[in-house]
Amino acid sequence: VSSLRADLEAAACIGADERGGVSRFAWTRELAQANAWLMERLSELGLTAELDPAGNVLGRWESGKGTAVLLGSHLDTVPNGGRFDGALGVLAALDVVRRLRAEGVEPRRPVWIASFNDEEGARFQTGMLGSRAFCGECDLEDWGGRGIPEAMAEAGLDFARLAGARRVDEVGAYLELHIEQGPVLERSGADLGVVTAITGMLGFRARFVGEANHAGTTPMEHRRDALAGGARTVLALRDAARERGDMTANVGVISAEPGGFNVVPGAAELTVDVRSPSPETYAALEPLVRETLSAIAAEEGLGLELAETHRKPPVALDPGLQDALEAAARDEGATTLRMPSGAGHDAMVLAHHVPAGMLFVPSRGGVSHSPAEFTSAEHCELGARVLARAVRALLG
Ligand code: HGY
Ligand code: MN
Ligand code: MN
Repeated sequence: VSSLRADLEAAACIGADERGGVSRFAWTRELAQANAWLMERLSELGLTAELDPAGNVLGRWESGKGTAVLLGSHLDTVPNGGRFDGALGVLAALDVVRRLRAEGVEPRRPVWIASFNDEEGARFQTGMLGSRAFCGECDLEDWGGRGIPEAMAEAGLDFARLAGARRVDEVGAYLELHIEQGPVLERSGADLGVVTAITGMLGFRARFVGEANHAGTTPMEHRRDALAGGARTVLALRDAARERGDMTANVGVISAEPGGFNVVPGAAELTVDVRSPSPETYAALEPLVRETLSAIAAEEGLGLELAETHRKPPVALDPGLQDALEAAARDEGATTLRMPSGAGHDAMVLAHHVPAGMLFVPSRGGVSHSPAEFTSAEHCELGARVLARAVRALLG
């Protein structure tokens, strides 16, 4: 059993849930346990391990001079997530350092490992809080009002000190290995994906307000059913996305109040996640969501509150790093496919500050954000070896 395989199995046990998946959310005991486990592995490898003010785990191999080559991903998950999303990139980074150590390499510049906090944003529908803080993108006003300061305090962190997590200025290049999370790579037959660009993501929380009333006595034409607004939203956004073709739309959380089988829903809350890799379509997403939901609210006689939860524009990854990853794969005897990413990643934050590159391994059946997520050990190890080659090239 290789170290990477063993690490993947060990990490999957932390936060393993009753439904066969992994649930590790930002500022919880489960993620703290995973972070502590990671910090031990980093220390074993002789790296300086620390938890930064944003809850990122940072491992630093301070060697040589100049800016660091940073390898990273995340250990937090979606609810009932898989064992590879995020974890693979962090554990592959460990594997790369382990290889360099075994080879007796003395890097000419620092090599850092980051496990970014709250990439998924599962608790507060934020996403990439850790990498954004690392890059100095702390929109404190935006993050302050939704329970994040309280959650941080419970984990022994101080919201007011988030800005202290900024270290991107000491970084010269960022590389992230990740599972594809879609079907494209597996279907193509190529071993690895070299990511060209990452899709833009936009999120909202919507609340329709109608009138709670008796389910049996209120005539159908007199109801102001808030959940009907929610249901119409699901289908209207799905149809708009299908029609437009270069976007996706998802309502992943929905609830009705007060929640009784014989009560007309007086309020309904839902999340909206819309994405597009095309800058033009991305720019059209906000008006599309606002107009669609306003029209539904007007037609159903409902009030509407719409709050933006996250905004991450599409981004192209560094052409030089794409070439470097492709060359590393070739030298390792692996075939590659250049492809965009339909999932969001910490790399999309880093890419606005430093050259960033991403390498994908195939996801069996294209399944992710599910306990069924699977990538073979052979593919994981191949990805780590190619990542190691790319790092060696960056170290000169
Ligand atoms: O939602 C996403 O695309 C990512 O997995 N954070
Ligand atoms: Mn994910
Ligand atoms: Mn991920």
